[in-house]
Amino acid sequence: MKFKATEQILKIIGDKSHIRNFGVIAHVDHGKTTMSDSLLASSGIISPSVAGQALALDSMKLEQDRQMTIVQANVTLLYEKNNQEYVINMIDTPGHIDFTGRVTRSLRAIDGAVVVSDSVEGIMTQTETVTRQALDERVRPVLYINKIDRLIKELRLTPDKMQEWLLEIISNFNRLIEIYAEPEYREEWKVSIQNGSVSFGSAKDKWGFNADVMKEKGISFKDIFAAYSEGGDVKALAEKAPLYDAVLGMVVKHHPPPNVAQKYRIPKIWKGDLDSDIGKALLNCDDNGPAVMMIVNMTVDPAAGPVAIGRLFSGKLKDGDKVFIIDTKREGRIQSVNFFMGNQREMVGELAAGNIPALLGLEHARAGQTLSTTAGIHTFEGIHYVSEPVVQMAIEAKHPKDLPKLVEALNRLTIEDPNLVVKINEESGETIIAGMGVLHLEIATALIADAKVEIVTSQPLINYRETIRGSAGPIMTKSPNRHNKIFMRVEPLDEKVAEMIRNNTLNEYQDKKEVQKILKDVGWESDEAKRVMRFDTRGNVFVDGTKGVQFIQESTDSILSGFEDAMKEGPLAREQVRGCKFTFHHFVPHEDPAHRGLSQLGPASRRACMGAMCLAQPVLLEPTLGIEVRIPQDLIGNVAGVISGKRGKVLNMEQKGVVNIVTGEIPASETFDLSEVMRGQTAGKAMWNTHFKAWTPIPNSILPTIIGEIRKRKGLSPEPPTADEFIDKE
Ligand SMILES: Nc1nc2c(ncn2[C@@H]2O[C@H](COP(=O)(O)OP(=O)(O)OP(=O)(O)O)[C@@H](O)[C@H]2O)c(=O)[nH]1
Ligand SMILES: [Mg+2]
Repeated sequence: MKFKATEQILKIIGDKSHIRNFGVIAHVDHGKTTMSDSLLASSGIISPSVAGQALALDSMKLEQDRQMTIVQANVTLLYEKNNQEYVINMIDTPGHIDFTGRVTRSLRAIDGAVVVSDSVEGIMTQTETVTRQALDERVRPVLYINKIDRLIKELRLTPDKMQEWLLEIISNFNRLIEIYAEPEYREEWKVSIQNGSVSFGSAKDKWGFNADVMKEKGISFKDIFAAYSEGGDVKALAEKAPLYDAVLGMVVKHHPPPNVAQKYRIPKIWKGDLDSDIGKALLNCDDNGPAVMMIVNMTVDPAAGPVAIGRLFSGKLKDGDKVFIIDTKREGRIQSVNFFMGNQREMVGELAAGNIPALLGLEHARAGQTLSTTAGIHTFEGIHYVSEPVVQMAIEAKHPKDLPKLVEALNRLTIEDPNLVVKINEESGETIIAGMGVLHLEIATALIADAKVEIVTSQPLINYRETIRGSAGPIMTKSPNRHNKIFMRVEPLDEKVAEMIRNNTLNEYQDKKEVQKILKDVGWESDEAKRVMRFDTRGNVFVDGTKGVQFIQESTDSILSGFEDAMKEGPLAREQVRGCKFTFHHFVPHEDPAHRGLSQLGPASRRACMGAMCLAQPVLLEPTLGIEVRIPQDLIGNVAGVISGKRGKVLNMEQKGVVNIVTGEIPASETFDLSEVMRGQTAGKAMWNTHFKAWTPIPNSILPTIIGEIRKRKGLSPEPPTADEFIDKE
């Protein structure tokens, strides 16, 4: 650890070319935290307030118990190279797919990524997902191949074989860059041994090297083999070639300082006017511009309250500043500006552009929001998550007197984790939490228990979606007063468009011309593309198909409100609807506005959507997970048996050295006891992980049973309604 007074650190970051912001990203368990811990131990800045205490990154008790990272950790390091000092902000991210939202948000704050890959396993699904996301954000990756000790000790590779093995990993990694990088970065950002953008090492044993270290210190692969053979000395190797030097050397050499990165990152993540004063300040990372920051992480400090952590892209922030939360049009006052020293927050009074401040005092700020000292500026692009909440559970306080404590704990959880959804059913008073997977909910309930609230939870339940397989309509419904008629058609929405709506590529606030262009590119008629009335974020569209009828304009809000209601709770089982395109076909309104208000048109429009869906072969979709199992050769058959026994499919089997990898897919509803079954069938030798893959129709053979069960749980009659219950005759 290195000691520096706060003023000295602030002096270094006064020159932006001496700042780097990077993140550590990888597949689960590949060694991110072990590597980051080693960097913290050797290059962390001792924070004046904790000098002398032991530090480690998986600091939550839950993280230590489970040996996995759950929340991202911010750390600031000091690194000296060629007599220059650099202040390096590092974010260690979780690898498990249930926490991937935290990776997505962290990427917004950084300009470079160290992608860690276990040398035995190589490039895995999650390596691909996080690398793709980094490239989407124009975050430049370098590669650190970890656990080289395993190649020698477990796989017993010869030096020649090892080289071949590592080159294969590097070329697989470059293939990801070839596929996912935008054309202008595709070649430049590929990694290579020669230019030192690939390092090798063992985080556990704390050594590492790359081409630059080899040249400087005369180290070669021979030394590595020697260190691990009889009489070898791994400790001496770690002293000669410490891991931090290899990794931070790559960061300083290949990752851009913030002022360089923002020139090309801002046009991608901020769609305001780049020629405006704000636009120029952002592009130039200008300390003298208005302060503009994007919050990527909120934590709640038991003593200090909410802490907003994010990237300051322009201007300066200081204690006492008044700031606008642009997204919600609220104001707040910064109580104190903090900076990470090592992994501790330290008050610094003021910070300038290009850094990652932690702000106290902003009660109403939330992750994903844009903050500025100037009101009304354009916000940053929304964060596109790769996964959806597919599992939910009901939770209640065991003792009614604890209810306020439960509400407080849930409130805190959702501030810290925007991917956790809390819904309170107004009719039954039941509280539901929904998350990315079973583990996500397990962690959430453990955190509530930590807050000393005893809770009772239901079994985890799957979230379903409703959609249609055919087209229907126009059908007609009347308003409750029978004076207005709405005619509606429905047809399946192209999956591509549904996905673009869901990930915000298509949205309400976009320029109409842009919307038309995107829709025309996927084959929509230009007349229709012009007449979109609403993109529903669940993945549905509402199009105005009426011709020359009166009062459409002033009835729009009421009609759309009915559409929204139907999309929230579809006809089959009152689950969310996705993948439907509704066309408002014709409208016969009452002359008198008093007879065509929200209370008349809302229900009519909702019933029209429901009725049309009932006639269009409605079906329930269930979330399907991709599964990847690593297993010794002789147990492949058992794993295949487990997958197919759970309504799943085996898609591929592949051998990577001594491990075999079976990939397949499996409905999420069948995965709750997967750990036990898999352990039972493989004597605990299977290592596996799952990720959200797609929404798939439930097979007809079990559809009525599942619909019946969901409806019963919601207090409805088991039989879904028929179209007649919604549609009116002339
Ligand atoms: N043999 C060997 N094991 C290592 C090495 N680095 C890490 N490990 C082990 O790999 C396991 C996972 O390490 P972590 O650092 O927690 O991995 P992670 O990528 O942070 O994991 P998540 O945050 O949960 O995704 C631990 O048991 C480590 O001790 C290494 O260089 N060699
Ligand atoms: Mg970790």
